[in-house]
Amino acid sequence: MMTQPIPKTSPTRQKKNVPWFFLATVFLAIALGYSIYSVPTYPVAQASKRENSKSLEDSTTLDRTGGFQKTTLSATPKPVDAPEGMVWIPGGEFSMGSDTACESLCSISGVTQDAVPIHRVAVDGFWMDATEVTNEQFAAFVKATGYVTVAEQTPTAEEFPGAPPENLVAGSTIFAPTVGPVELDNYFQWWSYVHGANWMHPEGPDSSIRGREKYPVVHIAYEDAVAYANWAGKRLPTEAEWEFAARGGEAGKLYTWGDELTVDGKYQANIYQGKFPVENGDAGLDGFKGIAPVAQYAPNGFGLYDTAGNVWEIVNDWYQPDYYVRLAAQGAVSKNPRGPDSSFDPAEPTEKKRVHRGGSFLCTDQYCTRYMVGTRGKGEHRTASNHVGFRCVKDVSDSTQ
Ligand SMILES: [Ca+2]
Ligand SMILES: [Ca+2]
Repeated sequence: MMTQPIPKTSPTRQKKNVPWFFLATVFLAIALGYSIYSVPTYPVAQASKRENSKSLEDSTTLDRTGGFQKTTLSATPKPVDAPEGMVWIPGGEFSMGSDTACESLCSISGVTQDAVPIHRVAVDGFWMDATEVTNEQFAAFVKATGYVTVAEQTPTAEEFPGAPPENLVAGSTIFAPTVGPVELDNYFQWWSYVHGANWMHPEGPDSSIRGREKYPVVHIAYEDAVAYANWAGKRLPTEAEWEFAARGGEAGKLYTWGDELTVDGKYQANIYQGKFPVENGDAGLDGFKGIAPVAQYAPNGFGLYDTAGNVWEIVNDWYQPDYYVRLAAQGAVSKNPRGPDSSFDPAEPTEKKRVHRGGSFLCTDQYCTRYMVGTRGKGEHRTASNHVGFRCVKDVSDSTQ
């Protein structure tokens, strides 16, 4: 596939009453970049590093280099009658975040900038989907409700005043590998905004999800995930719940399965091997070039599949790069933290972003190692792409009613 620069005349959806030229030349780039920051882009990563460093430098008394302590699990008995497809996460207390030693594992620095310091967090027990939400699960929701995702909605002239009508098209962002090797300094080289791309047409209007019932649903914006969760009687996890669950009861491991990327020579998650982002560059040494059906690798200690890799998972927290710094500064165990009250990223202060976790099938040690369990991602909340999905959780009180 030829590289298709993201058309500068395509709309984004996240802002109203913004001059069209501004949207076209700046916002689109930033918004799509943020979706893509889930595969962090070089310019975004650099900008974030610069800004984040400043905010983190302001806190000079904190230990940023380590400090994982033992995970303790709640003694509360596991409730009976597990909801279908969900596993019990017992709750407890753990060390959350990332060690700066992880920086050396990625060719591009900044991976742990927003994931330090390691800080102590306690969460209550909850049920969690064992897998990412699949196409067939999302289809059941749409069939029952008639729900229309953000990517299927045609942007309006009111939303984007001044936009040429031909540019007001529904669509989403798709990874488009380059013909040959490129410098990893411009993500426009490998992402396209594609008219007609949505959860039912994940690679564009000519594609379908037929035969992909067990694949994770993609092209999901935050509000789409929330709508599904509400329908299912569930909710999105907090970032703390997600990381506690992903660690599987272990403490301070680099990955959800341990400290080595492969076990007996075998990959433990669907990520990306080979030259990024080149056409046919993904060697698929983990068994999959591109997205995979859910649950193709061993589950973690709690029975969760694919918390690392396959698709990024939207969590409920707003994104702020120094949130962990502020929690740690409180000097106590943070109980059930729910994230900051609003989104703020100094690098793109006008964008509203939710936290994404776990990395995707596009994460590679050349560009993004955020399949490491303690690291964080982020995405503009109304922008979707073909490597971001979600999973849900359910409180005990909800499952016993
Ligand atoms: Ca793979
Ligand atoms: Ca995942």
